[in-house]
Amino acid sequence: MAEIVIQGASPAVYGQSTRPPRGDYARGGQVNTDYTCPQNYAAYTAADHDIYRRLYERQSALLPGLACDEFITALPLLGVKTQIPRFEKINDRLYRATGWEVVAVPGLIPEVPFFTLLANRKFPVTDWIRRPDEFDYVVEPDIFHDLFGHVPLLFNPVFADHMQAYGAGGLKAHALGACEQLSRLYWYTIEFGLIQQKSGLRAYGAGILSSAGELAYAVKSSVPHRIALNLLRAMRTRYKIDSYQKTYFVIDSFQQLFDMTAPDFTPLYAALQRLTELPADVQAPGDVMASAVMA
Ligand code: HBI
Ligand code: FE
Repeated sequence: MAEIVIQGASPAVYGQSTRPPRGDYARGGQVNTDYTCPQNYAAYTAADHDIYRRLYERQSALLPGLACDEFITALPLLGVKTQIPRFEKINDRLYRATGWEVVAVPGLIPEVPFFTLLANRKFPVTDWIRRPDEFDYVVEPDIFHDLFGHVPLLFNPVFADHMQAYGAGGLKAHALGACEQLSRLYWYTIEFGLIQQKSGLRAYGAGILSSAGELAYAVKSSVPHRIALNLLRAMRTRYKIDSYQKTYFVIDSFQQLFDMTAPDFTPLYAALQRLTELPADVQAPGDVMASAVMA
């Protein structure tokens, strides 16, 4: 994934699309060098709170039978459902649980500041919310995607450790020029990952869990491929940022994800130099297809 370059209003490159970043990165000098900024709670309008309430209400009703157990258990720890939560209230609980805290950022930030925050157990949460006309889809992660999609699993100790390790790995990847490959792994796990649980196939990726349409599609549809997670396979596979995924990768547990990604990736990056990239919608030799979706 190309480095995100944010200089004032110049276009940001995020994934394959370039467009100006949504956030206000100047904020009258309130954005720190690590891209964090205060959550300006007073700036939220009644309409902003109402959009959050409606998104939370709709999405939480869709979760049973589709979201993983750990997510459903932790979701109430976000606190208030009828208005945008105060980050410091979430942090009171989150820091005690796993040493993580959420920090406000104006939107997408460059990869090194992003990885640095994760490596320090700080999850960057965009502090603005989508407009009413973007209710079903917002092109850039907003506060609902980040809070509802990403934060509940940070209460899970194993997943929380994986997220910190991912941040540390991201800084190493940046030094090796391998951010593109590593961002595919992020995409196919932390954003769009599936997990095989006793009760059946479930979603753990934030991009799925925060999407009204993709949640049932990812877990139940017969259209996409579902492949047991293999690091090289995931890091070879291009992805689409503005449509449902054609391929999902499946893990057996968060411990498996943590164990698989713990070793140093340098040999993997070397191996990837000799492997072709794969389109998002193909099956490849060696793919272990995930077991059939249980009814
Ligand atoms: N910035 N705020 C924010 N949130 C993200 O999820 C994010 C980012 N910058 C870069 C990025 N994600 C991806 O390039 C990751 O693969 C690193
Ligand atoms: Fe995300």
